[in-house]
Amino acid sequence: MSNLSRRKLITSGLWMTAGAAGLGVAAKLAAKYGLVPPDHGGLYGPGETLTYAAQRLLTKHSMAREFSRDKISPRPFQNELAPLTEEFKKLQAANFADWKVTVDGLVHEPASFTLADLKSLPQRSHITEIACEEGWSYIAEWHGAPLHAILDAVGAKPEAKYVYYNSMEPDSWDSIDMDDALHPQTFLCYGMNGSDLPVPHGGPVRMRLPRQIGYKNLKFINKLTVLDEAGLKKLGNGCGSIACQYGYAWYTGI
Ligand SMILES: Nc1nc2c(c(=O)[nH]1)N[C@H]1C(S)=C(S)[C@@H](COP(=O)(O)O)O[C@H]1N2
Ligand SMILES: [Mo]
Repeated sequence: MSNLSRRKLITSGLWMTAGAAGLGVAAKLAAKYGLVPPDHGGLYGPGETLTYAAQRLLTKHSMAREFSRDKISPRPFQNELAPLTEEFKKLQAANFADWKVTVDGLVHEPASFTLADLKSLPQRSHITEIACEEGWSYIAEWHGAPLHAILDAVGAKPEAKYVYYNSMEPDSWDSIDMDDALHPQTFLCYGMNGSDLPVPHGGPVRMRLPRQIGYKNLKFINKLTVLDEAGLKKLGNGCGSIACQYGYAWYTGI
């Protein structure tokens, strides 16, 4: 049986089980296949597990839709910008020359990347949509260093399972699994529509992962940590992001 039809079979099994015997049983089946997201414990846990498991089985390597240049939105919609900290404003005044993204955790060589370092890695671009959970979306061209190139540079260890990312905005952090971290469209993004990434859109550096919804695309990224399962559980309340502490899903595949 081909890989894909095997995946489809497991997935339809998951959904049928969910219908017949309740979500909890389906979640157990998902656990058997190693498809449990970190926020599975809460009230919505079994449902989150089902979404994550189904998406991972069916779309593990699929690409987010890319658009032609004429589809780029003339007026990209910005999320409301939280007040910037003094530390941020200082870095901004110096054109972000001293902005650093430190990378540590389960890596052979912890490192820190300035904006110039990031720009010296091969630049990649894609024209993709960013969609907010509140219902709006826009299409832009995004430029950046693929996250896999950064993980390569520091030598992520085989036990790596998640990448934690932190924003300079206080209390703003999230994480993704290695499938998303190594996905070719996942960027540490520093440019938009041919220019530097504007601050309201997360400049100088944001996470840009078109396979997940807007709020996973954190702005002002200054730190990455490579983690295993136990490492992730130690963060916050263990569900993998600040967002899921407020009731949003950890995994939001589109
Ligand atoms: N640091 C930080 N990153 C953030 C947010 C935020 O408030 N602070 N909002 C998120 C949400 S909810 C969305 S939908 C997108 C919006 O990106 P945009 O402002 O470029 O449209 O950014 C995400 N990244
Ligand atoms: Mo959003």
